[in-house]
Amino acid sequence: MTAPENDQPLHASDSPLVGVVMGSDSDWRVMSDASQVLTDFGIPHEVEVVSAHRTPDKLIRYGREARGRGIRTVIAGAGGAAHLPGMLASVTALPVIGVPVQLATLDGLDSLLSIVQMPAGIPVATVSINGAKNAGLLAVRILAASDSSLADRVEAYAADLEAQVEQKNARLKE
Ligand code: RP5
Repeated sequence: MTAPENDQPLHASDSPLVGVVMGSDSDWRVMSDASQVLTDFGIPHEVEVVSAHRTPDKLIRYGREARGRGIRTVIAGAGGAAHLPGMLASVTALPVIGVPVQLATLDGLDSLLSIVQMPAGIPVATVSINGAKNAGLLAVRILAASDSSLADRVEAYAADLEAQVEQKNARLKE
């Protein structure tokens, strides 16, 4: 499903408002869903591979600099020992949305538990395993809290979903 048409850019410039980061390029098969949602809603965003374990200095730098660069929300996806979202949340005041990426072993439960069990004080908004689409939508909603025209489009998106369910329902009865 595509987002409702937007006739004007959310931001005057094209500087990114959302950072979509992932532990490996192999996560893109999942994380591209978040990027697609942001594109559909016309949200300028950036995509970057940032590994908690392979590029730890980059992780700290990314987290510390994101807010100053105008990023308003970070979506972070990782699999296995998925420390990226939590570590980012520990070095930025921005909201961090964590996406547990399912790997070939353990059905993604390892990724989920690594991301969701944060210590009190450092929150990560964890979506479902491979739930990158909802991560994108949650980022849109976070931005919409201070942007009423974007909030209108979120409502239109939800109304469209509702209409689709009813269309399918009607088809069942034909
Ligand atoms: C994690 O290790 C990444 O987020 C990825 O999900 C997983 C495997 O990475 P690759 O070995 O495919 O690069 O850090």
